[in-house]
Amino acid sequence: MSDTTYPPSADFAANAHIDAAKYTEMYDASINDPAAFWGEHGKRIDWIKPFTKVKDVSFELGKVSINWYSDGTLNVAANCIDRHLATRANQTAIIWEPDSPDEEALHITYQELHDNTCRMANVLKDLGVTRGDRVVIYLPMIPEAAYAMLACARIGAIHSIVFAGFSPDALGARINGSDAKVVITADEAPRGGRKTALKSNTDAALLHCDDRVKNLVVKRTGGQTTWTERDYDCTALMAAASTECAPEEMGAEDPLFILYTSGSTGQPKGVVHTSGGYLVYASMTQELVFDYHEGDIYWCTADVGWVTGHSYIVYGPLANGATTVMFEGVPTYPDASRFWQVCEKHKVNQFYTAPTALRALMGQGNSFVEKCDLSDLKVLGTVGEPINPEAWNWYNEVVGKGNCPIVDTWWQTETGGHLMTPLPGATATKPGSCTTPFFGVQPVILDPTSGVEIHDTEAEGVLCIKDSWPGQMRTVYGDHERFEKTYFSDYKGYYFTGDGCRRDADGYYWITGRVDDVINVSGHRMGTAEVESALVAHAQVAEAAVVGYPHDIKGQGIYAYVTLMNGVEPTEELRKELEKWVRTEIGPIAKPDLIQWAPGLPKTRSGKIMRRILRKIAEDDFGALGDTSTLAEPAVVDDLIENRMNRG
Ligand code: 6R9
Repeated sequence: MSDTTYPPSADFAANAHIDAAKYTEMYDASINDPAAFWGEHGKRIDWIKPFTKVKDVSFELGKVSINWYSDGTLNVAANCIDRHLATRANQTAIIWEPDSPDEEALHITYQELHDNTCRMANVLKDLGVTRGDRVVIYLPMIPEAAYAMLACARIGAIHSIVFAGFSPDALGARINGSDAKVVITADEAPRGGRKTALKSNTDAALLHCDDRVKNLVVKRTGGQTTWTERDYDCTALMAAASTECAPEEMGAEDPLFILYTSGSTGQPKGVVHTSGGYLVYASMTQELVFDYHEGDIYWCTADVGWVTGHSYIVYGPLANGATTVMFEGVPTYPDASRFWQVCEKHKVNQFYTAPTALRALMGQGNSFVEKCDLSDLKVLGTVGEPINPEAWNWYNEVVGKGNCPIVDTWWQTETGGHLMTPLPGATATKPGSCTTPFFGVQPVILDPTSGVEIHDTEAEGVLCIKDSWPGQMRTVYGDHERFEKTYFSDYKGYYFTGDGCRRDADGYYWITGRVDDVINVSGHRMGTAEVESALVAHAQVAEAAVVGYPHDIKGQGIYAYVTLMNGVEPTEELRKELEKWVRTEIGPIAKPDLIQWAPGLPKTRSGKIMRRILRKIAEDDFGALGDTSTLAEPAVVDDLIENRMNRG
């Protein structure tokens, strides 16, 4: 951890939306009178019927209820498109950069975005989708992904995006979990020069779904696919559809989307975000955190399968009338200069990516960056996991040439938008710290055992948030009780983030990582329980325990301890088979990096697996295992240490 401080330059601060004095003034106002503050900022979007109530929130266990602008009505797609047409019909809304640099980029204007979204909306309507219905989107990073999201928003349907890297099983579970009427997919997804057969994955998923679920297929590559009775050709239907579709008048608290995310136990949760508060929050943070100005070209490298893609590729920037880049490819294809070539080609001003990508690119050497003209860059952002100071410094010096403020944005699927982050013209940054809260956000650090709030400036403990903000998730889809239990029951009266955190003498926040059984692999959240249940579903596996361990590029790697069924021989072949098994059960991102054969797992006498010990062994730090006296069979630990996979 570094304590070097990087204040914004006077030049930058002078032209920024928010400078240090304004930050303090606005932050104080947002805390002293949240209703007045958010009432004012709620006006940044267009309402069909203006709200009169601003905030109606209870964090009380058993009665958790979160409402913002609840009597207002609006349409999210009209806010992201129609309201800009009078002034920016011919401005580029989306720059689409394909996987291969040899294929031409597209510049989609706000008018074209309107027409294509309406076409898609009309196609969905023709398939019988109406207000409140669920639509699963399983698409690569192509413009149709944005059209599909906005088309759902336009007709009041609720989208649930499944990351295109997820397996048929995961897709099927989400189609069934949300009782979706339609799935939107593509024939194939080109990525890094290879193609994923999305359509056949979808066919496999749909084998386990109701026959009435319809499948709308975008022709991305034109590659060969089988065609069944439930399939509809999205490309052809859109071409024939009308470019007009009136936006539905939706309530502020009508759901906009469901997005599944990993928790510490069992099945992923369907995080529900609603319309009004979410859009106010996503658009305000996009503008202020990246200091977006009229005419800027803004690029967030995330995938729309994650929340970052929802809030900071589509909804936030488009609500602001921005030009947003959408990239189909990967940072290392055709080579490690791709990100920087795209920045040069499209004259990107704000660039937002994940620490794992920076670490991977940093390892390839500076020449890939230095050969590109990055002089248009003004602000650099990171998200997804703590950024190590080495990567931060490289980003600052080699990419930003010391001229671009770095915004390390801490937030979650559940929070809808940034909760703690520097504002580039206001906040002096420290490498590795997400610095200070955004407007309206009250972070608190609690003692993990007593649950008591620590008021000293310097503090370390679990991170909770004291009051609501408009972008907060409203419930877990179909299971409000689980919502309350997960986020409001451990620490009464607070929203519990699941993260550990330290506050330094300057009041700056440093996220120390998850305090639950969630690991963060390349910025993607993974419940260790999900990987374990995939492993034990294999016929030859008796038991499995999964933990994270430090990984140079991914942040955390997946370390699995596997106990085989009696009589099964541990072989290299079986190890490969288990890796493949997890890939097909969940997806490539869940593949264990290391699998250790464990004749037994360390358990307490009551049968609880001692994960603390497994984590230590995985970290190659078994000198300090702590108290092992409560173990049922202390000898298993010696075997695990002797055969550990991560040495040094
Ligand atoms: C947006 C997103 C959320 C978890 C979160 C935390 C970690 C995200 C971070 C960060 C340190 C940052 N996280 N941003 N940790 N610094 N700037 O990533 O959402 O996929 O739900 O993950 O990611 O642990 O709790 P999500």
